[in-house]
Amino acid sequence: MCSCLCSEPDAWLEAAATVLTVGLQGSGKSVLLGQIAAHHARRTPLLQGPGSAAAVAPLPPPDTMPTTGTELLKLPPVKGGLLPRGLILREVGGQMQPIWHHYYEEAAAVLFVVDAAQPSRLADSAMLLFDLLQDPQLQDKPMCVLLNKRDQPDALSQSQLDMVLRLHDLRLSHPGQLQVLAVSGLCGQGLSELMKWLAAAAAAAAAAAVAASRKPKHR
Ligand SMILES: Nc1nc2c(ncn2[C@@H]2O[C@H](COP(=O)(O)OP(=O)(O)O)[C@@H](O)[C@H]2O)c(=O)[nH]1
Ligand SMILES: [Mg+2]
Repeated sequence: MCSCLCSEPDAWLEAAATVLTVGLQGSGKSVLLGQIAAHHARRTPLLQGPGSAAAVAPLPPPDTMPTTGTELLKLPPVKGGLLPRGLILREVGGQMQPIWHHYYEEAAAVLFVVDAAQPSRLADSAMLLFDLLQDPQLQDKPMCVLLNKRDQPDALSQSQLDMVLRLHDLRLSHPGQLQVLAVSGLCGQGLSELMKWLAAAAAAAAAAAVAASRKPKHR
């Protein structure tokens, strides 16, 4: 059964915000997006069969292949869901970093995924995050840093990650723009908070679109 509320199957796409998902290759972007899609679907009353336990346990993570280009994940609006206008998630592979900027303008918000269990690549992540925050096309757009793979025993602690990625300073220099969540795409840790952040970012994008449409146009 189709869970979309629109009569035209893809009519919702026009009003849906796009969230750009970037981070180094192997940081866990595809697995996280798979979990978001599963979480979104499970909140769909239309998709829940009788006796289904509105699911709290994470679904098994999807098998992923390295994302070599860009992938779109479309989450249509669902009745009673957190995303009344639906959401589009765009993943751009870590190896495509030189062209990430092509997707900044369309993005309403950004997810930046960090592998918390790979200390040797944290300096690279720190530089990429700094660059994202400096980019004029992303100015004031909500950004969420996902400290992923926290299930791994050798994952760094939140305070260690804070120090290496300079998260405290970045939050001070970008007040209200930067959120940080400790997550695990594998175990589902932090997923509820992530869904709430996505819902807030999508709502802010919708409000901004309404405000822009009401602005008088200059000739
Ligand atoms: N332990 C652990 N492994 C993960 C997690 N998320 C992803 N992985 C693994 O990391 C590898 C890369 O994941 P993938 O989502 O393809 O990374 P991407 O290149 O950023 O899209 C895969 O082998 C995943 O199973 C996690 O939260 N915990
Ligand atoms: Mg991928």
